Amino acid sequence: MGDEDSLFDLTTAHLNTGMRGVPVGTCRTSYVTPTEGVHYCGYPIAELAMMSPEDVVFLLFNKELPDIQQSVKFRKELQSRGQLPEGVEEVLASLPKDGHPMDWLSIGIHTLGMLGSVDDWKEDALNLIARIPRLMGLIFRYREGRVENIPEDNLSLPLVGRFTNTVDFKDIDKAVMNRVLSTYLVLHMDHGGGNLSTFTGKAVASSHANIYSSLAGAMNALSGPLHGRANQSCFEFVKNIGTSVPSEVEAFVRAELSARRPVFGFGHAVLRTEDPRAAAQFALGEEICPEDEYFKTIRTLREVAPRVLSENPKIRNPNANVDIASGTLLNFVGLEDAEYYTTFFGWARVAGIGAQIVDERTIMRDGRGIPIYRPKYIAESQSLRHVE
Ligand code: HAX
Repeated sequence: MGDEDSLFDLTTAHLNTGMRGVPVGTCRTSYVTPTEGVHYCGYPIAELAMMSPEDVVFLLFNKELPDIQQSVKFRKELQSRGQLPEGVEEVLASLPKDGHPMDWLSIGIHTLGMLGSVDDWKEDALNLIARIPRLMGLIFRYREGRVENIPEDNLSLPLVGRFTNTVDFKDIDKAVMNRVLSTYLVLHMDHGGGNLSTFTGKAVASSHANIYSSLAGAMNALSGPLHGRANQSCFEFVKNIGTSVPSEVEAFVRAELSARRPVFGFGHAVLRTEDPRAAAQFALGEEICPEDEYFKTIRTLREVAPRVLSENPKIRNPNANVDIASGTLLNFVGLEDAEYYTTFFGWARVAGIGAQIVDERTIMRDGRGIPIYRPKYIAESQSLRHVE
């Protein structure tokens, strides 16, 4: 490259780096800045954090927030799309109960596609968004063997309410669970175009596989421990600390670093301040569970870890990221099994990745869509000679 339109000077040093930072396209739904983190359609996430998932889905698909009438209409539209096709429960009933919930989610999305795709990018994306709360609830019920007396899907409820209604945990405060899940979904819906799951979803869609196959692929990418599964690991990390006494938390953090293990919940590839998504979840936690033992631990961790991590100049952002608090809040509202946490991440991302796929397939290049992805791999001998 190197001409005046160049966005990036590509050299052989960029080979085999996972394409880190190499520009490949444009994104209409979101971007991330070092100071304010992710923005959806121009709005910093801190301004959206307490909005309803339905309104934020509308934003991602329409690039503007709905007014009251649009909001009511869109909720009704989602309700009308929410009914699951026949046959989904039979597939879930056949899955291995010790399979990871992310594998269940991926298969569940494929199943919704096989049984209900209408072969239209936007229709299918919105149908999936409307159906996934029930699918998520059924995944919990079938994986846990709680298949008797599953409540009917109440389509008049908000998206998160349909999940809560389906899992139907006893002795929990459904209103608080709905509040935590609403915030969780909004905070996790989108994160620019270059993260692995989004890239994967768009790459699969570029072959004109339908949106269900594309998003199932995205979920497979998200399931890895270096990507979405970090939020499961983060809560396991918090549980292992076992104290909120500052000196003991500091000793724990130092021991993890000495053992060359990551201090989960801290650091970010782009942000250089605390992630506003962490701040939003801390504010919610202070309201709903200030005395929860794990919440007390992360409150101390948030004070202690940045100071310790700052001692290592290599760590570019020693501050809290989105994963620090989400597991603690989910656990507090009764979602105690951390294995499920990445499925909530996946549920949320279906909206953002879905909207990005619709843009890439139906808007970009004057509606012709992005061509099939075809990056170039250089034969190793050729590459080695080039490096010499
Ligand atoms: N604990 C220990 N080491 C850390 C660290 C942390 N929290 N954050 C960064 N580092 C290390 C990196 O591993 C890297 O070490 P090497 O040079 O030996 O490879 C060095 O500091 C420089 O890293 P960086 O440039 O500051 O950050 P990266 O873009 O490479 O990595 C990560 C960003 C989020 C992956 C990283 O900060 C990390 O591993 N954090 C802990 C795990 C975690 O919380 N993951 C959830 C991420 C949530 C998210 O991003 N959501 O969008």
